[in-house]
Amino acid sequence: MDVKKCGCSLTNKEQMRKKSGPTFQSTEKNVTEDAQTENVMTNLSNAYASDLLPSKDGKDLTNCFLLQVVNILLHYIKKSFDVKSKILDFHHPHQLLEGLDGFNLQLSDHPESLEQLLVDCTDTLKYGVKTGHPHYFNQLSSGLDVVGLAGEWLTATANTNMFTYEIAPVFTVMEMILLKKMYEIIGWQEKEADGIFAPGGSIANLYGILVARYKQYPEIKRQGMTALPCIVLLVSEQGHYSVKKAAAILGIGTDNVIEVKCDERGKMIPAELEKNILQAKTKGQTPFCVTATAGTTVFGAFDPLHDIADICETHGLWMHVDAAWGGGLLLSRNHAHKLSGIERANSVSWNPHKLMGVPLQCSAILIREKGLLEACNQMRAGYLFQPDKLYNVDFDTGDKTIQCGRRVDVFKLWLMWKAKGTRGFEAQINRYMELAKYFYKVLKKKDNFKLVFDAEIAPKIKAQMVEAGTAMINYQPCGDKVNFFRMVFSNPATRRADVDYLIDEIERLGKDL
Ligand code: ABU
Repeated sequence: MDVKKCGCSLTNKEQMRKKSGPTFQSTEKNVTEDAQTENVMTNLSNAYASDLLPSKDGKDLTNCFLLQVVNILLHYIKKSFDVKSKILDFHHPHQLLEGLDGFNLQLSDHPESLEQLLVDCTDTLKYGVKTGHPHYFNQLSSGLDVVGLAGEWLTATANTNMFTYEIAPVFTVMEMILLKKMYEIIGWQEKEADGIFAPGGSIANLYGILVARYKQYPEIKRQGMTALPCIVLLVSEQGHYSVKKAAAILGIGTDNVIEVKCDERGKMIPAELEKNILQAKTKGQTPFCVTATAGTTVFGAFDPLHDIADICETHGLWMHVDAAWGGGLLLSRNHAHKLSGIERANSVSWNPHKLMGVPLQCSAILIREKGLLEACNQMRAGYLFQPDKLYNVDFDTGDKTIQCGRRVDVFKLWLMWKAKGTRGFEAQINRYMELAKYFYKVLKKKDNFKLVFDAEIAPKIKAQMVEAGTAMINYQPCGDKVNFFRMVFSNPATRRADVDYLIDEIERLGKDL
């Protein structure tokens, strides 16, 4: 059934409120073509979730309800890409908690009508942030890829679990194909590599450190930390906070994370790394892992991976590369050199939901040793991982993970790769780099932008920007550079005109401060 036939054309609350009496009128002329659906349509205000499939005769109502949802989403998608629309309609948390113009977030004991659910869907989007908007520069993950979105819809509809081939036959094979592609791009042989999609870069980094420790001390799995010496790990002072979080989770302790000094561009200084390793050994500590960063969160700096790999080899340390942000650059023949040496890493985190623009979430941990992930995490749950199944149980990948249930994050990436090809991703990423260059050039010519290093300016401009809903850009303090804007290019909708707009907007909002 298509949208017109169904007559499911109402797209927002205002239109929905144009209903006459208790019924829900369509704006389409040809709605009478399908009398049965018309009948269903007019009763959404009196229909409930219990009337949808799998209830008997729920098919037409289900069609109608879902097509209405699709209309709401399409309306939102179009607005997201409309540069003239606001990025957000900002409200304070207490306003949302108290309820806004009929949008009540509180839950009741009794079911609400399908019509009310549609209004709630519309309002949820209305008061949210349009992360696909061309002026959204706030996070490392941004943009709204339509094919990726279709992949996410399909994934939600399939609603399966990644732990076994048995219940996710296509998706588990797709995951293997994608992981193989990523190993090849890094420069590893398939037979020496392993991996899994994880719920975000922090968990991927946790995996890297977990496996590093298991490789060195396999007894940890049974005996715990009491069996180990005082182990320490190293990461640059600009590395992601998830490394410390992993140390806390794994019982290593945040005091046992050594922060290595960076140069003025935010890159780890190899001589400092070596010095810290030697100092730790002198103190009786046992370094076991170094996390290098390929694309730091604030400066976007790339640690010198070859130098770090040399030091790791000399001291017998596991080298993990956090390429959550910068991994996408491997797809660009112009920019992949920034990650030169990544092929020497023992493990790599790479988030396609950042530079590659895959809808959240999509993150991989890649390990340069087959079998290690499984040996580290395997518990052999008999009810899931029976060895005597009818198919090759190597495709039951669920025992490699620290989770049991695992969502399908791979399909949207696979579908986007089909849609763009490797070269399409390359073009997209090259464009971000060109925009960054353009942004830099424009700013360099402007004296007034020196002001953003002032302690108060960036938060004040951001506050006004959020209230106006015109653009979003993040800021942070860092060392002696307090509260400067962090410009992120990972939004496929952004053009040079949007960069110009942002600069003008910062100038406009900052003028009277
Ligand atoms: N995983 C770090 C993401 C940070 C950001 O988007 O700003």
